[in-house]
Amino acid sequence: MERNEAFLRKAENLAPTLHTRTVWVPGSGQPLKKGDSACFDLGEHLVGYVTVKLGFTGSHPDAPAWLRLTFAERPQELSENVEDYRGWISASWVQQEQVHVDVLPCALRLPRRWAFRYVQIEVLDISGKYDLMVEQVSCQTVSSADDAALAPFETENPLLRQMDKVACRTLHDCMQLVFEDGPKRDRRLWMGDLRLQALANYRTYRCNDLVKRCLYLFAGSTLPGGRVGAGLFLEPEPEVDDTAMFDYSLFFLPTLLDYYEATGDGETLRELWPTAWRQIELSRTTFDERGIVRDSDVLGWCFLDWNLALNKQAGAQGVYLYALKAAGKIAAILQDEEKAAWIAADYEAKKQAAIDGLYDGPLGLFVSGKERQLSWASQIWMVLGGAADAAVLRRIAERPDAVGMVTPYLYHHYVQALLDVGERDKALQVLTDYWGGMIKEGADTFWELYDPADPNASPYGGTIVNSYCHAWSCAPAYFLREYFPDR
Ligand code: RAM
Repeated sequence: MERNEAFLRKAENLAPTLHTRTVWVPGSGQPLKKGDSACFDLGEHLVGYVTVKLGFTGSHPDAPAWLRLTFAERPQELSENVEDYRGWISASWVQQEQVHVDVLPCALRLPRRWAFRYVQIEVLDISGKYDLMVEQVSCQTVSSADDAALAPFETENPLLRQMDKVACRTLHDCMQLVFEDGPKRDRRLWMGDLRLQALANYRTYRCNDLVKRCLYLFAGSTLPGGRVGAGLFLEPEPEVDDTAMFDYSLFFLPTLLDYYEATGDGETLRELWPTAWRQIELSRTTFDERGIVRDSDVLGWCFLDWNLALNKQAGAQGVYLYALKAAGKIAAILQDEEKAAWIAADYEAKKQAAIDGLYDGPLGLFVSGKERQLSWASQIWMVLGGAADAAVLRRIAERPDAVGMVTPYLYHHYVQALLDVGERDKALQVLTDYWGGMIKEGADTFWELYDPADPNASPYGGTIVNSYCHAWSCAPAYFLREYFPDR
């Protein structure tokens, strides 16, 4: 790993203040015996530290109360059983804690930060001589988003108002010491998530120094060769995750450009340009002699979406073009003429290579990989990269055999692609159908994954580890404010 101490110091100096608020609900008044449980609804999605006031009825407690507390973002999580989970990411993400309470009455403050709306308290065992009383459940919330700073969004349309509200809450709860992906899981900075969060942040909480901090963190702790990692841990020391993704490294470029466009902070743009440019240099080995991204076996991990069936070749080519467009704009702003000329030539070459090598004329669609796979992701990223127009988005919609989208992350890019080709009405319809679909399912915050055709989908092998407040899904707060302020 490589460290740039000056960049990390800058990031440290930009650490935000966390705003707090206390939310509480009274106890149920029900005495709890062995095997009993009580569930509390805090009324809204919260991120913070929980205190449970406990008392008893009956004799003086002569044995500890042994409790299990389960925290859930959606009520469904309470009926899922952690012992049944057999997936590939750790079950330690499941929000559960067991405690022994020796002294009653007490205020039990749990040390871990939780993301939840519902709390279930189960009595695993207790003496027969007394019953447990839950007197109050409270949460001291934390977020670096300042509610008082939230820019208003006015609309007469109740669904759009609700979508914006839920999106802002999603973003708010993910804004901690960095832009976290999700406060339940993974609770860390990821480049792909940061890019979308930053876009929504500029139009809502405007905590622009938090974006700057995240950019300096990524530039301050890189993988060998100066590659920007896909994700970054904050504690005990900022350190890049050893996971690299083709698309996430390249997203440093548009994220930096968006930051500059939102703030006019030329000093940061200039200082971080070498890090950004390095991502373009490092991606060169990915292309074959025709100028096409090599297939998945060589490409390595390129994210695009959590659909595990997706071939990434064509999508990655689109991502490269997209990042190169951002590089071109930065080079022009910084009057870096030599690089600007190289970028313009490479952009045309890689775009032509995409059309020659990945576009299937008779189908009128881009195909990906040895199997010539048809997918939504390929068309979307070719549009965003500037190699395709509205036609591919219309044609792919007529192909039920195409590999589909499963995350709000890819849907965000679909909406952007529709807007880029002037399909405003369709973009709004996708926003309201897809994010409105989560609202209909009772979402207080938007989810990491949502496949309307399969609400129980999880790439991790079980919904119990899915995150239901995931900032890459805060798209409505960005799109509604940026493109539909009049609706
Ligand atoms: C998920 C994370 C994050 C995403 C990565 C690729 O596990 O929660 O949102 O960026 O995958």
